[in-house]
Amino acid sequence: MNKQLNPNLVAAILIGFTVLFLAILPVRIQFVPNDVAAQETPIQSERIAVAQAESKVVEYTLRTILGQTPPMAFIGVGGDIDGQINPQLSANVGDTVRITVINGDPVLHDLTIDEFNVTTGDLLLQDQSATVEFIADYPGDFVYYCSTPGHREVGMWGTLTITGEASAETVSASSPEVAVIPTVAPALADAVSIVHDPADLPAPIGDRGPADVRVDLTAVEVNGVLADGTTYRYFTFDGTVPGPMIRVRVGDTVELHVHNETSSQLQHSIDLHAVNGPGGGAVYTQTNPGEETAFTFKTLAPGVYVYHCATPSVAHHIANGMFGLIVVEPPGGLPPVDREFYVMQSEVYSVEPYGTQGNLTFDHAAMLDEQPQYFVFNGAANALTTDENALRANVGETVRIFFGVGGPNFISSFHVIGEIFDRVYNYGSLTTPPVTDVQTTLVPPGGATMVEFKLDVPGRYILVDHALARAERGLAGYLYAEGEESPAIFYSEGAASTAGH
Ligand SMILES: [Cu+2]
Repeated sequence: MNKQLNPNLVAAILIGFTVLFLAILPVRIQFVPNDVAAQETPIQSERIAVAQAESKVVEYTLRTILGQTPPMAFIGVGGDIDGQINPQLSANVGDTVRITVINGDPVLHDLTIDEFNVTTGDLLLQDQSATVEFIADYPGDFVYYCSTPGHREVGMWGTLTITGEASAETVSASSPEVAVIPTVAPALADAVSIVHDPADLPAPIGDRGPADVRVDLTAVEVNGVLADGTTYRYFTFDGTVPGPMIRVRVGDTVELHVHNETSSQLQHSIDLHAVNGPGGGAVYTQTNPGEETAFTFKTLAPGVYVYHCATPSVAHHIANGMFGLIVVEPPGGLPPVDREFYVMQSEVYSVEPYGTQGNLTFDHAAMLDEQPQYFVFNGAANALTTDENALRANVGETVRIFFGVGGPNFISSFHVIGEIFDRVYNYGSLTTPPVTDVQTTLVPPGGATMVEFKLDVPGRYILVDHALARAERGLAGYLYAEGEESPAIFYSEGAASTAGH
């Protein structure tokens, strides 16, 4: 059934439209003088205007901040986010997002958002700033973070939420799969040896009373030689891996200073396992590039202890070489021996496979997965097998090795091929009687031992982790013993071969 339109209602509607049209006419002519455009309906025009109003520039300013909770973060500057740690940022689809990052400290940072393929690039100097700008062309929650290894993991990240609908174009155009061909940078010509000579350690303390001792260590980031034709960016104490051996007596008062080279890109610090106090000193020694910190501690217990950098990512700083030993001798000192050596084991996590020539890059994901490419004594592949750095002693001498594991992740099954440890000071304890006549001893990351043995027969002995696959990833050292043969102990009529070991 058809309804009859009320003539009065039709007239009212027509009048209403006419009034409306007349009311908006001057405005439309003013903005759109083109006749064709002027014929657009008011409804279409309104939709376009709304769309333009929604698409705007959204600006945020963030500053990096250290030493709060979390220990590394971004803090909002100005606007609604002022003072907020890792503030929630938001925008609408179609907006232009502009984020300015100010470096609040002289430490390497950046701001990266993977999905939009944006990064500020390296910010190294205090107050240095950079801005990223991109179109928020599809919705979702996206993480902004600092890509310096470990910084995101300790809290340097937040969320950018983009709301709205993605256009069909954006959806189909997003995330193209591009095959990335890895390239290796050439080995660096300025790379130096970072290998700590295993015979370079302080003299025994001997029989002295407690004293005040000052120790200065300098954090140095350096391009080092990892293997022949292969270089790597190391973090070190005093330029070597391990750092210097510190040797004191129980009851000593140690004033420890940490310097950080001006050329460093990162903070560094120290945690000594010989310390009784929070962080082993790390709470007082987070040291910016170009600065110095210090604290004082009293040695309460004898032992062989590890020290290491404790700046996030701690595991990264350890993997890159920041560890060493501090030996706290008991009253009266250690029993005398003929030779002492200082050896530490660690892992290197490179993007490139073991044996790659060139300048290798640290792989944070591989470190988290505990998949190193290299295992090393004293910092470099096969470092202690070279004539320059091999251990040397004479037949008939007693040898002591202070052996520690920096790690950061792997336990060592420390063994000297061809020798039996006469004494193992298990866990580095110097107050427990040593275990005697031991083939292989376990040393955990952040742990140490002291082993002693007498050389009875001349020849080449090989230091290994008896998880022997690691020998094929650079983990071996030689101990040469010179002197008279002892046929009563070791004898053959056949010719000696170096094959097998
Ligand atoms: Cu460090």
